[in-house]
Amino acid sequence: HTVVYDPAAPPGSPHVRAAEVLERNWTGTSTVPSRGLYPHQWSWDSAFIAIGLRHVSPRRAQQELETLLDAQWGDGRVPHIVFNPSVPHDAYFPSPDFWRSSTAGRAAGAPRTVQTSGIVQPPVHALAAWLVHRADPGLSRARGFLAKVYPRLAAWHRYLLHRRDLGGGGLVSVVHPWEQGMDNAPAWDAPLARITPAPARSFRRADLDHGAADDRPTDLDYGRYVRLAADYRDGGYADGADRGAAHRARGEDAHGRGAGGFAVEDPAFNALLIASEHALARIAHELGAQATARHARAERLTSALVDRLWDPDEGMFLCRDLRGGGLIRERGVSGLVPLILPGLPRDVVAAVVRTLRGPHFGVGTATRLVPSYDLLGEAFDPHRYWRGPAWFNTGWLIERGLRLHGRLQDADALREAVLGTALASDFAEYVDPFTGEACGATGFSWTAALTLDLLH
Ligand code: 9YW
Repeated sequence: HTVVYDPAAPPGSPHVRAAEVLERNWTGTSTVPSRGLYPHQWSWDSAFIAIGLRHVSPRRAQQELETLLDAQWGDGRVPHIVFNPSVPHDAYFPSPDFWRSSTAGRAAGAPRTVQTSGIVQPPVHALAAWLVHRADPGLSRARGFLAKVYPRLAAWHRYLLHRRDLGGGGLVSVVHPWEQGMDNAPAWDAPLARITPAPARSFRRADLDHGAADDRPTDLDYGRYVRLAADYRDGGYADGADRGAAHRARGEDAHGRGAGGFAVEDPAFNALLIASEHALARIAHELGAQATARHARAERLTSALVDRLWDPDEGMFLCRDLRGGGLIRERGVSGLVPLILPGLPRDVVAAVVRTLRGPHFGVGTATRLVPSYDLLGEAFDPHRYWRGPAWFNTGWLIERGLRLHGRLQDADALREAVLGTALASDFAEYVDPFTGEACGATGFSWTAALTLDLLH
């Protein structure tokens, strides 16, 4: 529904507190995820931020997405970070001098004037664009918002579907854990173990200036992240077949280090693409174009997701490791996120809901929010980043999924828990899934934004 800033909201109300976080984190053209820890623009953060910002300022929500899409590469990829040139280079690692997008990414069409990373993040953007439009269709039409973003979003999906189907089964692969957004999830441990870490002295972790080391990924993880990203950069950010060609042109072995040591099909990344493909169909329809082909593609992708990643014995989706072969037997929240898909078979929906409430995630019994990882898993740690803590974007997605599939009691309970914990934790980046204790940064943008969305 159409919501604009509500001048009648009392000071200190949840709405006002959440809006204030987004106000503080606004740079003039986009919103930083967090003032200290993440001082640039992050791709999937901006999509979640826009979804909440639309309730405060539909104009700023549109601009948030436009700024991100202005940094899109010629090959269609939307970079995971767009760097703010006025922030000192040592404030965040890896910095622009690491990615070297405007030189190393030239063949892939990286922009010349903006500095970006060369990897991607989950494609939540078309979904966000559609929701932002719906918040104020009049303003959206007056600014030509959808007409402006539609071709870019279509090119973004084309990049993923054509350049990143590395398994040949129709799904998209991520080539770095940072691409999937859940950086140190235990599902990455096995595929990452094959990667030779970059030496610890070759980089400096700016993140440790802001976060407790015990809450963050380890140095060994970081060494591997750096190696994977540097190899991708040194191959000119080429994907698939182009990747081998780029290495051969430089006289390197196409099957060596640079040929892509990490390729994983992830359920949440693909589910978000599918949800966004449905949204793109709605956007096309709104612009007077054909929508049926896009809806049909989203349905085909949903079938591919079930065929390739659904595990009926676990009652959840798993990641597929394309280099090591086979499904990765770790239970993470990513395997529950496909609940947002309208076309999910009913037995799959029922099983996912059972798993959510069962001993591995404990929602409604052991936990109030959805933990990022299996409570009974070997790697479980209630405070370490994506290895146990509850995050608000995944909580929001699962709340939406429960509601979509008519599980209203579960959806209402999760909504209450997300709102209560977000407010009590001062909009924390992530929280202990049992106690709700704040971890990481506070005043975190997507936590505030998704709180606003749930309040409406
Ligand atoms: C990092 C910005 C990003 C999120 C990711 C999250 C974290 C960056 O922060 O990654 O330096 O570790 O894992 O999902 O987009 O909020």
